[in-house]
Amino acid sequence: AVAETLEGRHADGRVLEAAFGPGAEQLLDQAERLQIVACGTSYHAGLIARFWAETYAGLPCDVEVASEFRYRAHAVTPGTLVVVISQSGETADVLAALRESRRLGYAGVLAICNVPESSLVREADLTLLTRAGPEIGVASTKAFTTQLTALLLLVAAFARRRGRPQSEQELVRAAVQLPGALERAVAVEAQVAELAEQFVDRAHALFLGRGAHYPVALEGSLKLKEISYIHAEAYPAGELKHGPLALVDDGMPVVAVAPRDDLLDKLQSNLQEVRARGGRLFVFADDAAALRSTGGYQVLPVPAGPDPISPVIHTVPLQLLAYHVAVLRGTDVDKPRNLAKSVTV
Ligand code: F1P
Repeated sequence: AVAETLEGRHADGRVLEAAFGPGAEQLLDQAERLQIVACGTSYHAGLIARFWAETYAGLPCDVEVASEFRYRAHAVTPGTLVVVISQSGETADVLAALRESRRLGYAGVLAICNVPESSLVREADLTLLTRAGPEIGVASTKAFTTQLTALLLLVAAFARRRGRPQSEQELVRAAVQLPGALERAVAVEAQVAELAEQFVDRAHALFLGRGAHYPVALEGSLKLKEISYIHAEAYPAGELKHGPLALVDDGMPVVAVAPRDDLLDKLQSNLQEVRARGGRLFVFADDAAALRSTGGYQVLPVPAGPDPISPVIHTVPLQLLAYHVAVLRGTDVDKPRNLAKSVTV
């Protein structure tokens, strides 16, 4: 979809409706609220999409792990479209959530999936294929960035439908910049590889982020857990002082995902809390200059581009960090222990 947008064929985002298949117009028009369900990495994509849906389309949005969806009561509101995100389209909890949503009478199911012949694609009403190609490793990486791209364009389509053409244009313009911005993000790899050496002998790590970058922190910590087996947690930066600060000492590396706006207020004081306790602090920031002026921590500049795509771009260095830590620790990055490509039980 981004490629077609780049070619100028569908600058208004109409490519999405073409991609969804029959019945799309009606279901998208009727949607008054989104209920996103997914597991693992795909769930983190959903958390970012919630920010986009509410910010740019004014569309109320809930996000839930698929493994919990069927274990609670639902107050189903009319016009709630279920958006199911899954790389494989075979995750058992995801399929169970889809079927439960039908039983409960939700308005319809839109699938964001990478595998055209999957059970999820067969069972959904509408599908947006991410076309990322096969994931070679078990842990999702490119699936995540393509899911986010699909979700960004989906929100652009909703923004137009909900009378927000400027937001739609902002999202489409940002999406068009994604390929170049991702290439620039990958170029930080050498610096990240150097940084990885400071994690290799650690037992724990902490990731912090705010707003749409909190799910990015969650994804960074999940990747580190999945492929390097280091225990990692992610917290919204403001939650640090409500408990996890007790864990911070000179043995605890702390990664802060800190785009420019976040630096201006609260995050800055949270970072100082970490520093004061001797925690090793690494800040992935898109405005390194602002941080350098205060000093005391290692800054990795991330050229993040316009606001809507900043979470997508900030994900890449964290994926690279997990990768390089795993390589240094000698784990099998493609086939991590205890993890299946699709969890079908
Ligand atoms: C969900 C997921 C992945 C994770 C691993 C296990 O898969 O939790 O995020 O990396 O592969 O499954 P999916 O539903 O997106 O295929």
